[in-house]
Amino acid sequence: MSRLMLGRTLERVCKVVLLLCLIHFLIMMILYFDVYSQRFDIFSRFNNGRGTNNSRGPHHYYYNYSSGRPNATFPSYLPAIDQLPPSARPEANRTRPTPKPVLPCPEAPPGLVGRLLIEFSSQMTMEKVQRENPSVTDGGRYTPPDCRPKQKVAIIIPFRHRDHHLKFWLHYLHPILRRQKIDYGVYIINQLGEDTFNRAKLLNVGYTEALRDTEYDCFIFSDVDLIPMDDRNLYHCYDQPRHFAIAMDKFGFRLPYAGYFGGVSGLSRKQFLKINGFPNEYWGWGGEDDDIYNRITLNGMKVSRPDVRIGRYRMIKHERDKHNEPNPQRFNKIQNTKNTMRKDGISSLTYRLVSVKKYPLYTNISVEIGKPPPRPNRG
Ligand code: UD2
Ligand code: MN
Repeated sequence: MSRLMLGRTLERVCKVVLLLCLIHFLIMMILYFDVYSQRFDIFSRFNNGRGTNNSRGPHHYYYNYSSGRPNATFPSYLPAIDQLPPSARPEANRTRPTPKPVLPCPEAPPGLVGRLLIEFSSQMTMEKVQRENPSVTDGGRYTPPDCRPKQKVAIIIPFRHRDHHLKFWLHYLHPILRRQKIDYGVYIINQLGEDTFNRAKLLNVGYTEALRDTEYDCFIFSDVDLIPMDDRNLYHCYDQPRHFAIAMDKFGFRLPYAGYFGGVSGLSRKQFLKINGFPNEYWGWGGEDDDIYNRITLNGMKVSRPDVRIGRYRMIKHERDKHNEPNPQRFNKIQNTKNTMRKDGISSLTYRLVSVKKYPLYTNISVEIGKPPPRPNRG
């Protein structure tokens, strides 16, 4: 009898031990996948306690441009900040005053990891990306807590109907920029309506609107579908206009031609003004990047580039978007940059700002930029 009881007790003990092992295993798996998804960003997770208060006093005045109802073009999976539970809100909302660091940030940030594994097959949600980046503050702003960066960098992304790409861009870029010790803000310039897309004009709008937010020194213009494969490709400005995306997977990791300036590029405020910004008159796909390259060389500057082993990028595969068909006028137009650049540029920019909305990981600026002028009738 007592042997039977002993047997049962042992059996129960075994079951409990087995159950504990199972729970332990499950917890290990959850932690493993959590760390795996951020394996290049483990250190920044420990820096969470220091919010930087980026309160941008005067920015409220241009919220008034919003036309009554909150903008219907915003994806519904993005809750307004005040609708988020406190745990999901950016840290700026729970800041304590932190002393400003005095030491300048190092030229080669020590936390960089070099080559990165970039893939687009995993399930990505905005909530997940927000959880990964608690130290990014309202509107997609970040300032390193432990050193003083030389430049303030605005990252400008031309945008329409690419929400899926945006999630990946935010997922990869925020941790990279943090490791690079960049003081930055992310601006999505969303073209409203379905008229022909105009990438370069949106970039001009981004430059103007970012400056209304903060005194930026440097502007990095990036396609929403381009992810750097090496974090040593530092997102700040250089002595000469910078071309970052020099070796893309879609071009076999080579520069397609010597004067290529598409994808991701960066200009200081001074460099941008020297070329009168970007052209506003390239409607549809292509040519605007070559026009910008011409502006740079015609104004006595040279494009600077990273090492080809570092300037590698992956582009999320996509079809050509509707209303961004190749622009047939582009070949003629790029022959004429010399004559057009002084009148067409940041000096002639007009647009209608419809709304500015600060989300946890970026600022969305929705604009109406008009449509191409009617083609002259040949008949
Ligand atoms: C190439 C260049 C790009 C630009 C373009 C010609 C690369 C990697 N990039 O891009 O810099 O010179 O050719 O105009 O070679 N977009 C939207 N919604 C749209 C259309 C465009 O958000 O409906 C934005 C988005 O950020 C996109 C960018 O504009 O990444 C460029 O458009 P694309 O990706 O269709 O063109 P692609 O890849 O040929
Ligand atoms: Mn693309």
